[in-house]
Amino acid sequence: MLNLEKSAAAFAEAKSLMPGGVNSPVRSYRSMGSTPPFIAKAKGSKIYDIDGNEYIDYVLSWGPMVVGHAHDEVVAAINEAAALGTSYGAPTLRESELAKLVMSVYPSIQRIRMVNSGTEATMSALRLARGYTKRDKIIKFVGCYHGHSDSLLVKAGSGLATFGVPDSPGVTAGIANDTITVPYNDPEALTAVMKEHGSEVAAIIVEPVAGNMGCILPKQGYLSFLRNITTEYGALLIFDEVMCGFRASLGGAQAAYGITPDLTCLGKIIGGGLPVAAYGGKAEIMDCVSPAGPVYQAGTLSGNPLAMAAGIATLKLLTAEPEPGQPDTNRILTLKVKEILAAVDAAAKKYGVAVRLHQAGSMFGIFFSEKDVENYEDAEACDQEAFKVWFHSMLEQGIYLAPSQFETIFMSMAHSDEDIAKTIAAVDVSMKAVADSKK
Ligand code: HOZ
Repeated sequence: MLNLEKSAAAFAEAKSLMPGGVNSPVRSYRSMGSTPPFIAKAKGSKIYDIDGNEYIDYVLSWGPMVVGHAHDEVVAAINEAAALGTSYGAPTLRESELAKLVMSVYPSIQRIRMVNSGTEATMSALRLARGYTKRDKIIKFVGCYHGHSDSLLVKAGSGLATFGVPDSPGVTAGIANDTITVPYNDPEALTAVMKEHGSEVAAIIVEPVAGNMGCILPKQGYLSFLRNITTEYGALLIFDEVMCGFRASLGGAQAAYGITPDLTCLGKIIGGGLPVAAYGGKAEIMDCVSPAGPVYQAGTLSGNPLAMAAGIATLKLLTAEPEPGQPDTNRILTLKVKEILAAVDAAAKKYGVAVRLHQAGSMFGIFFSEKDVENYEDAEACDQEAFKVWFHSMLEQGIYLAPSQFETIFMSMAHSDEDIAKTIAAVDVSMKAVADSKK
């Protein structure tokens, strides 16, 4: 039995200091009914708690740590930058270097603005879309999560889905009225909404591979349908690739599915574990952002030198040319995920458990369901009790997964063959535990 005595004491104290004991809700393990391990350190594919337990980490700080924790080159880049001053609030060469690195993989981004979090990126992209189109309404999809700005906390995924409160108190009716929600992967529903409101819609924002209602893939043709319908009505198409950027493929979902959005939001990986996000897209639209244009957005720590250094080092590792005849980093990550999912599939068949398995490059998800899972309603209908048994059994065996069915599992370059083998062995034990829990 996992000993979490010190973590439990630390959590009890944290609850008297922070709401629910945490600085971000899903971390609290509340929906799993248990105590979160308090983390002391992490290196490579492993994360260690203050009780001395070691885990193979598939949360990876909710996505950013794609080259593994505390990678020597990333740490060296941060240290080098720190020694030169931690913040200037002034332009630096590193900002342009990271911008060029991102644009080399995302040709749809002709201009980019660095911010500090995915929330800031999506919030700013929407303000820009409204400023550019001079329209007020936005459309988002039920179960897609785009951070916690007011307009986007309507029928949202991630922690809101985990805790069963997809609409947050504190969002005014006026703001909520400008946000129209439509089921994901449902072209008919969106067509009907556009017929009624299309001329008032500034933008459709979407996670092109959804990661915050679990990992859910767009149905064939769905993203090109979004591209066409936004063009038809003069609305912008915003891809929120904070999660699937550099994961669905190196060039994100837009490269994987061959769609050019008007604006893209990135985060997580581009900061290499430090707080960086960005929004960017067509020059004509981005040049409406202040000071080039009238749409205001600013930030003291935007383009912070340490954060830029971590992002540059991470992207250099991720986008490095492979040795001749060798697969690129995304292919390697993809194959590791395939190995794990094949084992999950085999174990599910062996023990008679119904699962639905999804993968987009280095992000993946497991739903306990007899039915295909294509949208939030499907995700909600999955067997969440089975997920709980699965989650706790995996944790007991040293496999650290997100404590919610409504999150995504991530792979890193640091996960070794030995890690994968250990994970596969744990999968068999945990799938049996799920089957036994049904007897
Ligand atoms: N909303 C994040 C995952 N989708 C969770 C962030 C965190 O708790 O650190």
